[in-house]
Amino acid sequence: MHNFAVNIKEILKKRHEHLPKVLQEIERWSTLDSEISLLEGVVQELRDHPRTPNQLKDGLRDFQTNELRKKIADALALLRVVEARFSRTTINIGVSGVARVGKSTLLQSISGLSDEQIPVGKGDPVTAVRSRIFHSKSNCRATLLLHSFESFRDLVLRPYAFSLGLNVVPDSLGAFRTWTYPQSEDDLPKEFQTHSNSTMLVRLLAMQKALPSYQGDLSGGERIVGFEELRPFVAYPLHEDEPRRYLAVRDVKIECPFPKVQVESLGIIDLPGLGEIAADADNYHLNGLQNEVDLVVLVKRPLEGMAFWKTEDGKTASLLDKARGFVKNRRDFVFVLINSGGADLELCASLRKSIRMLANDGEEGKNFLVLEADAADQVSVEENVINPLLAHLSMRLPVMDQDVLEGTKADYISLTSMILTSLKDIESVLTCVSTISPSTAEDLEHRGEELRKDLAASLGDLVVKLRSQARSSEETPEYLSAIDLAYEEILSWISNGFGVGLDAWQSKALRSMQAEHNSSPFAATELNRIRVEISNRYCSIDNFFNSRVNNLWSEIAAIFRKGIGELASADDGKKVLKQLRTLMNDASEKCPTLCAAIDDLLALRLEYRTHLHPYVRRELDRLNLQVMDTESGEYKDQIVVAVSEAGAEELYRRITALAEQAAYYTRRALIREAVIPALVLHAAAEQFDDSLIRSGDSLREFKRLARSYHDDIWPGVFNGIIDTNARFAKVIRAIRTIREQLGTLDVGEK
Ligand SMILES: Nc1nc2c(ncn2[C@@H]2O[C@H](COP(=O)(O)OP(=O)(O)OP(=O)(O)O)[C@@H](O)[C@H]2O)c(=O)[nH]1
Ligand SMILES: [Mg+2]
Repeated sequence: MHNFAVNIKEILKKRHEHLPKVLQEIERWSTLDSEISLLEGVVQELRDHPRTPNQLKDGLRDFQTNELRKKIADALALLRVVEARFSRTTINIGVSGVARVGKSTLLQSISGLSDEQIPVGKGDPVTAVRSRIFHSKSNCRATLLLHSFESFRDLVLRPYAFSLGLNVVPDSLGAFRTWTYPQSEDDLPKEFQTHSNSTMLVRLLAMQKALPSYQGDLSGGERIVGFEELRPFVAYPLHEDEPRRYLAVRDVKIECPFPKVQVESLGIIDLPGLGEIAADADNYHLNGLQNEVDLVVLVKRPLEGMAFWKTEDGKTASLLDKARGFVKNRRDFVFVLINSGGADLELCASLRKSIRMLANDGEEGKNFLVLEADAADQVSVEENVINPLLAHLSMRLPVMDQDVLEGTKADYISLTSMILTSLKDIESVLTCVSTISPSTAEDLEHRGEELRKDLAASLGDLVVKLRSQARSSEETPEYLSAIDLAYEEILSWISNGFGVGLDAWQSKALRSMQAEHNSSPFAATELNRIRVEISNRYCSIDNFFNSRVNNLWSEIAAIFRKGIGELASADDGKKVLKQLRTLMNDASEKCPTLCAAIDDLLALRLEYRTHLHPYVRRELDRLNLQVMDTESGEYKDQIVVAVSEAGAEELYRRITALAEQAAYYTRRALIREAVIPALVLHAAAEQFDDSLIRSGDSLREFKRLARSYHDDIWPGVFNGIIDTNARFAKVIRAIRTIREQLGTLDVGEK
């Protein structure tokens, strides 16, 4: 006997080796998707621009990427299926077949589970929900995947309504509860009055009636339940009026220790009867199966009336083709199992014959390999089902995996050629526009140089103006009034009792002094607070500073606007500079030096805290409680008062005086340093002028700018010449990136 347990592990290991490539492919197609959307954007920009020649506009008119992107999304979905298939840690076998053939009985025999977890039964169909069963050493539990009302409506109610010719579905639980459905076949639209629809209507009405029994379960998400509570969630009720909690369940995963080591890496999936009369039952049960099963066993039971290959079996087999996906041979993927347990020998023989004749075209094993076992007997199942299946898988699974890889690849090879065709279409439109002549090139060069000279002259004037402002140590009235405003506010804050009110302040002081038997702790804390407050209040002059910086940006922006015309058209200086920066970065030939100069300029800050606080800090030191005695050189408290009401009043007076003094001296220091803002602005402008005009690459980059944006800077001058234009170049660049990305596709290649 083979060692199948080891074998399965090896198959899985081999399969996992494909995974990195698949992941890489997923990444690549996601990137391609965003690159194609980028291409669409830049093509649109070029097409919509007023100065793009009409010939080009016309050529690009029909370009759109919706279809490509939809196909990429499909390819990604396929790759995700492959990813799921190759990441699984188990080999999964689905067990399918019409109702009552012993599917669940077979699963019981394989897993060692009992009726409690995998219900089987006589009479009516039993299994209502797809169960996935996995070996687990440590867990014994079932995880339900529950419907939300929305998924219940979309996956259950809507297909019923659709099959019955009813166009509207309830949009909430409450609406479903009181929804008026037709009560009999006769109430259905004429062309929907069929017998099977009548059965379906009965089911739908039963679902509505039973709603109170499962509405509480329509919560969406997962729920773990113990085995003892599982049955009502997975099995149909025995009697019509019993609860129907299974309706809220999409899927259940059962974990438990399997009795035999050899099947530990097997997952088994109980598929409820396919081909039943339930709306869209087939799709519902097969949904998501493609990445979930490696092989399906189609069970047949040779009972009277079922002992031949029926049309339904053929239909089921066709449905399973959907789950087979790219696996080439049906024979690799679907096995027929004759469940001979408790069956009549004659009927067995007749079923065998019927399968050979009808399912296998008269030739044993042509389309399906046929197994035979007693599903209720563990030994028979092991010998006649598990062992042959594992032997088959160990040989054929690697082949099936290869089929899947190749199928997926074929899909996106055709997609690749579709994309390339689209790219060629655009390129052929682009090549029809005229190219640049040598004399035009010269003219452009010259214009680039002149542009730089013009900017240099205007920037030079600005620097000179700022320098003279910095030298003239003259305070601007705006600066003075900004300081005075802050000063007035500080004084009124002081005279209003330091933000808390005179009385409150004094009584707080008294309480603190009484508690500490000392005036110093309170005085020290208050002085610290006042110092911070005064400093913070002077920060309000930052508003004035901001406007100075904004002014500088506007002046420089205006200089640019004079030279570059419509290229940057924002309405405020800072925005113009930012726009320019982006344009330089997006240019067909990039201009990093010019970009960096603008970045530096935009990073300019003029702030009280950074630029002025260091100079006025000394004046605020007056607000320390401890001061040095100039004679003795020792530190002492500059205010000490009696611990009493009168002391508190005195403390208030003394601190007020100190605070007013500090505010006054700070104001004086700020006026003294009034020239600092002008110095900072002058330095910034000079630095900008230097790096924009006099850095090594400056001239080269101005020429680049001229080539990239000639039709915006000098509209009408270079009519029809577009191949150096930035928008044009962006399209070319986007195409190039996509081509590079396409060139490296190679999944599945050895
Ligand atoms: N003796 C014997 N009885 C079996 C065997 N297989 C199934 N049965 C019986 O047949 C009935 C149906 O079996 P289930 O396992 O519930 O069938 P199923 O295919 O899961 O049915 P649904 O879940 O309704 O689709 C039960 O009463 C089983 O006990 C078998 O191999 N031997
Ligand atoms: Mg069952």
